[in-house]
Amino acid sequence: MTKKASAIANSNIALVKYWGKRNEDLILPYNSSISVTLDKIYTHTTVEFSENLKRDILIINDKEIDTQDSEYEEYVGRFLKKLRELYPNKAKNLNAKIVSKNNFPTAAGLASSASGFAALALACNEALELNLSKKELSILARLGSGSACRSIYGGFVEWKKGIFEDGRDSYAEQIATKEHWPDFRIIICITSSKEKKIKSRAGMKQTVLTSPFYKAWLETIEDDIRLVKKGIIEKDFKLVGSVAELNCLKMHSTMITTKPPIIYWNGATIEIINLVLRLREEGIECYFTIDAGPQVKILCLEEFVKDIVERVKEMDEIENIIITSPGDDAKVTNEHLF
Ligand code: 2P0
Repeated sequence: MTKKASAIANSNIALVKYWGKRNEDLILPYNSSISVTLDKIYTHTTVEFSENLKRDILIINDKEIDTQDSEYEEYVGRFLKKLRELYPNKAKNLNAKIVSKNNFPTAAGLASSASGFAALALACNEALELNLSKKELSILARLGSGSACRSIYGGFVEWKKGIFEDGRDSYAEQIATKEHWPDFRIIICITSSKEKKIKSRAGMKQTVLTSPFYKAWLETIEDDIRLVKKGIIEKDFKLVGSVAELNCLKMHSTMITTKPPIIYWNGATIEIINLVLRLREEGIECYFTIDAGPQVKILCLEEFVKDIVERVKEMDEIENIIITSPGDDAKVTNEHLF
């Protein structure tokens, strides 16, 4: 039996998005991406490997997941298989018990795979005493879910797409710590807590296969990466916000033009987009970004949070508002969940 180990990892939101894989098995992306790690929104995971367990056990938010389920196979089951292939001497003949909790309501419609797999990778590293570097941890998290490789780091993070077929150069690196830009804010506007119909994994695959705009998406991505990185380093909010907003619209253009179309927005999503455009005209500097769902994340600096939140609250269809800042690296904790 291994020691019991626990880790906490924050979620992240992309400023330059990841959408499309060049290798589905190794989760290698067509393009690099940049994200900001979010404080307050995290997954806490405890893991223990043992020869005494008859099978792997996974409990998420107090609910045991059926390991015969296709979703389990596609995500955690696949991750454990990769882990055992990579580290046969440590993990091969041991089954795992994994208990995981998201501190944000599961129904909030926020992605949990990024924080989830970053926490799981770090907890496995600790339990199995793999002694992985941050770079290796990022690669391990990536094998669970692409966006998870960015949640190993706090602050502002780039996932470099890499060029090698085996994925050894596809991992995240920190661009700047959270202390570099402490007044950067992300206001998460929850417009619907219903589960989305098309998961990112299936959606991006279909986009790569069918959207006539996918080629165009890739053509401008390196410019977006360069500009957002420059904006972060120079703390040029206008540059970061404007490029992130356009990048989001470009990604959604590839989604909308997928066959069959993938439209993640609802009416309230569009209402908030229009509100952000109006606020800018009024001199309140803010920008929007939207992931594979209907929630809108408003990017701004601390000085405008109050004004923006007041205006968002006036809207009828908002279920919840969460104000977040750049968060910390994933970390090991002695607080175990079992
Ligand atoms: C991102 N998203 O960069 C983009 C923007 C959604 C839209 O990363 O198949 O859950 O597990 O690698 O990481 C969501 O994709 O997909 C995502 P997999 P993942 O944040």
